[in-house]
Amino acid sequence: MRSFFVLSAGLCAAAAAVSLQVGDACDNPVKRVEWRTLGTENQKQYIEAVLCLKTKPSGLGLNTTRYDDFPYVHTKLDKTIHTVAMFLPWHRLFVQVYEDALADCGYTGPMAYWDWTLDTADPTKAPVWDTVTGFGGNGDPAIDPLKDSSSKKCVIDGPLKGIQPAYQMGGYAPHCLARNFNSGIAFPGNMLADSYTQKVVAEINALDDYPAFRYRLEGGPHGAIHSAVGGDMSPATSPNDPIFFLHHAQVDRLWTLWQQEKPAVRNTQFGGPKTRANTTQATLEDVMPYLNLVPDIKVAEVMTTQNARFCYTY
Ligand SMILES: *[C@@H]1O[C@H](CO)[C@@H](O)[C@H](O)[C@H]1NC(C)=O
Ligand SMILES: *[C@@H]1O[C@H](CO)[C@@H](O)[C@H](O)[C@H]1NC(C)=O
Ligand SMILES: [Cu+2]
Repeated sequence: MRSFFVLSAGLCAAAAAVSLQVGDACDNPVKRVEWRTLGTENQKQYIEAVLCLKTKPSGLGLNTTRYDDFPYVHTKLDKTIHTVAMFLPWHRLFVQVYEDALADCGYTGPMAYWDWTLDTADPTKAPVWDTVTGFGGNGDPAIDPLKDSSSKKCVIDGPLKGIQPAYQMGGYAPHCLARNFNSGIAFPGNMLADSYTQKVVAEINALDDYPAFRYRLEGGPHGAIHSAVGGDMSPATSPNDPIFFLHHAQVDRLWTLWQQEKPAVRNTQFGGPKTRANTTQATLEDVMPYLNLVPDIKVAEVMTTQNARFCYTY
């Protein structure tokens, strides 16, 4: 296996993050790009910026790094932001904050997404797993999960080799980044590819109301990718694996494309369970918590990707 380019701290020179001022219009939205069409220079710079996050102090006053702020917040809010209406808007802003953090670490290209529908023939061969231009592949192939379920399959190649995410579900617990490609019954099997084909995505896209769309997208393709990649991508600490953000950019892309088919209706269409108890309906006035990662914000303010807060398209 080839090793990745050597990184130096100098690459982390803070680049001025271009952030919109409230009130600015979004005249020239940045087009987000599928990972495989990002180009090798941007791919390299993106991953350098990811590693740079591991050298930056926490923005939350924690004793861990900027990299770890994301799994920290996501885990603390797990039951508030998943299997509820705000799943899509909450993750839309979460990905944007990460994109801003990458920009602070010198990344100048567009945010990238992973369109997994392009890889269902063999998800293990998706370009995102490339050991030179991607995020490295499956965890240690020497560990057989059927025989040795106690050992973690640490990522042992590519640029993320050796990285130590700081948090697990129980709290502070530095550990190797693990992946465990699987189909639930085999390793790697087909990595649940049947759950995220173009056909499945088309069926979800054909749903005409937000609650049904969110429910199927979250429980179907979204959940399948988390499960199939396994390792750190399975528990609520999943932002430990940088692939999380390309996956969630794709989820956001599918929502955005769905909205853009009927913007007059869908840019304000929202609803479904406000909490897991499902006793109250969510509304656009609901305030989404971010635990100081970014100020809390109303759902209404993140319903489009071209406004005072966001300026991108797909
Ligand atoms: C960081 O804080 C945690 C508690 O959140 C503590 O357990 C850990 O020892 C601290 N680590 C360092 C390197 O100080
Ligand atoms: C929430 O409850 C309503 C009515 O009680 C039900 O129709 C709906 O399917 C529930 N939604 C979810 C996501 O469980
Ligand atoms: Cu999440």
